[in-house]
Amino acid sequence: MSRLLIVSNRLPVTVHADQGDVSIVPSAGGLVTALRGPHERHGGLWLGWPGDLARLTEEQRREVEDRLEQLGAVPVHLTSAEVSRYYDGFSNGVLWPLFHYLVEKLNLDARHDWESYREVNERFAEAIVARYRPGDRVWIHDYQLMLVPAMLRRRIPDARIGFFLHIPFPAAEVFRILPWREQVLRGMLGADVVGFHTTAYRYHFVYSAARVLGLDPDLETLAYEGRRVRLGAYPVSIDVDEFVRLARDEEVRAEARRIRESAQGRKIVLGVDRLDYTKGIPRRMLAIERFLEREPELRSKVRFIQLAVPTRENVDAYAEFRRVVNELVGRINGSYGTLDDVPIHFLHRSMPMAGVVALYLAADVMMVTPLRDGMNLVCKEYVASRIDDTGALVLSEFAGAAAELIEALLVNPHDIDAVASTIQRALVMSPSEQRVRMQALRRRVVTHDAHRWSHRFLNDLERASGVLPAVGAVRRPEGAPRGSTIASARSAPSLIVMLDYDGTLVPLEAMPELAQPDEALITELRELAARPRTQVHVVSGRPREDLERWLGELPISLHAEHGFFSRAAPGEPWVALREAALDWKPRVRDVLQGFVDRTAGSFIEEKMVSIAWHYRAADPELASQMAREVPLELGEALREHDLELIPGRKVLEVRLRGVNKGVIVPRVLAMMGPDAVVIALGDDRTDEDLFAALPPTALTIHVGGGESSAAFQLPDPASARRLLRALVA
Ligand code: ADQ
Repeated sequence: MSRLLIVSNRLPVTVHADQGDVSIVPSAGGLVTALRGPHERHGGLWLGWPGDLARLTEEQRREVEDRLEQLGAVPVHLTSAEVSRYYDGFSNGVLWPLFHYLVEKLNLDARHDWESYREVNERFAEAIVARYRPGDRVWIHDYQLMLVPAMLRRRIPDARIGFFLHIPFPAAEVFRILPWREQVLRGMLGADVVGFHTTAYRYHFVYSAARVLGLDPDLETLAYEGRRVRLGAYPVSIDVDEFVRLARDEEVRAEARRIRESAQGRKIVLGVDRLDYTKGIPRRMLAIERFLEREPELRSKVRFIQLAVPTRENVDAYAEFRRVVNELVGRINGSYGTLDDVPIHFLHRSMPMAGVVALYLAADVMMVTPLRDGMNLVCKEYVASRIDDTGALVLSEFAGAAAELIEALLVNPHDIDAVASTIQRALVMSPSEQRVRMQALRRRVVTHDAHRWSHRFLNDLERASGVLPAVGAVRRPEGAPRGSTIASARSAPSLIVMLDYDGTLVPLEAMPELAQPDEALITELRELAARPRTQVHVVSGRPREDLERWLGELPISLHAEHGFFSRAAPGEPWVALREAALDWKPRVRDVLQGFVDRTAGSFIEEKMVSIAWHYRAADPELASQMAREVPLELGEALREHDLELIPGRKVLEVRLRGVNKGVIVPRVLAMMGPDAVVIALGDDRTDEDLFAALPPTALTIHVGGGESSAAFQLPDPASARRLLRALVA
């Protein structure tokens, strides 16, 4: 197996310096827990931030680096200013609240934090490059490093890169609030495999990419810049064996007994969370208050324990949040406490895992009620620890885990009454119901553990082939034709240049009328046509009028409506390919008009021998569904009138069968000698007909991403035009 480079914001260990003493301790958190296994098994490296080492002496620093090296850990150092901008400011002040739908918590003016985020992501990419060996697999993690996949792809184009997001990916309507939405999407799309916890997050990602970048929505793979990006749902999990081991451990069990005894016969309801505003702690407290208010006879029979780990204390929103929680707990304990006891035992501290498992064992009811949570591992830890199949789990519908753990008592954490009732329901759940539910939950958690999670992801990464297959294509790694290829075309005895217009010579526009040629393009075409023994043809799907108006003065041949009409030179008449019946048009127009009515932002373009339905500016989700329905509704008309429905880039076009850009090729070739060199450029499906009709010696060039049978590829119209200028120079 090839080496695995894991990349995450934090290393799996944290370095602490305390008055001359340096210690290296395992870091906490769900991500580290889930990745420790693969790191140890695959014998690779783990790159990440080791914590602030600024206060270490030179000697201590060297010692730390040596010990990290032995652990397979590569430190990426950050200054304290970077930690405050990249980590606290952008990652935790912008991405974290937005991706958890807490728009009101967004840090509003984050321009400088964004800059720092970008710089630190570059630093990570460079650190990977420094350690990368050919054949390595790179697995990048989470929202702090979303730009790294593309930054690494730029530096090592053929690297095998995976990216996994540990937090939710929000609905497109929320995601597109982000001013840097485009950069973030492009950053992630640098990977070969992008993984999410649930199919819902993947769905949101796909429609965000469709809306923001105009990609064709597809839930499994996105075609992006000539590569295939595979998308998957891989629900993260825990090391089940470790929790079972702790749950059997005598000391842990003794501690659990002690916790129960101190509750003096009261049932225990437990919460374990980072003290984060996404975890729903205030609402949980309000639900507890509601429960105490409604169930006076149960007040003395229940103890609530809330363990809250301190977290992100440098982010403003968290300091304020801590105050709110403290006040709430104080208020409820003030109202419902007695001289002997208070209802809520609130512990604001971290605890060794053995202590947490003792709590899991002691708890009759586990409350996991985040407002949003990518997955949530606490609920899986609780289930794994309940080796005797007892206990009840109350789980938020808004945790990723709810998609799997359907036998829990699922609850809407925003509905305080519902949560209060569910606490009551969990407390009185019969032992037989507990067993039925817990057994089912345990089966799921045991079979889908952290090993399976990383195994599935890495398997997909192993198999992912990033490059799009190009039928019969001779693709240069960089895609573009070599300088020598251009040079030999330039010195050919005669040259035929066949050019598509939209998307090839000019960028695609929201409205066809806006794609007018700029003056430079007119000059470029004129100079090209003026070359000795050179013929220039523009072969477009556009109507004659557009080509005549925009390019009519030029001494070049124009072919409109995919070659149905041709005009050899300025002032000469347009000649039709053949007679054509047009009696089908009203019927087709009617059907397509129905789609325009149902799909805001789409429109019909009518030409002489074709009608097209454009949906570039429409909602991508609706449009892609409608695009699937068009052939069904048109089926009969197409058959009866011998028509074809041709898909283009965000357009469906109905035309007479057999009319395509390939029809002009025999005529064009006949005009020049057999030794003429042909260069053809096009960007969409309709240009494939042209490429297919050309002799195999032709220099065919696909402009843009996606599949093509062309021999070469250029990224965009600007580079296509550079090539035309190179032919003249
Ligand atoms: P987190 O937001 O950190 O993780 P979670 O998945 O619940 O949330 O993991 C928390 C971890 O911290 C658990 O392993 C838990 O046992 C531990 N923990 C909690 N309280 C503790 C305490 N007082 N002392 C010690 N340990 C404590 C992010 C996402 C999640 C996603 C994970 C993994 O927000 O949605 O599940 O990454 O992908």
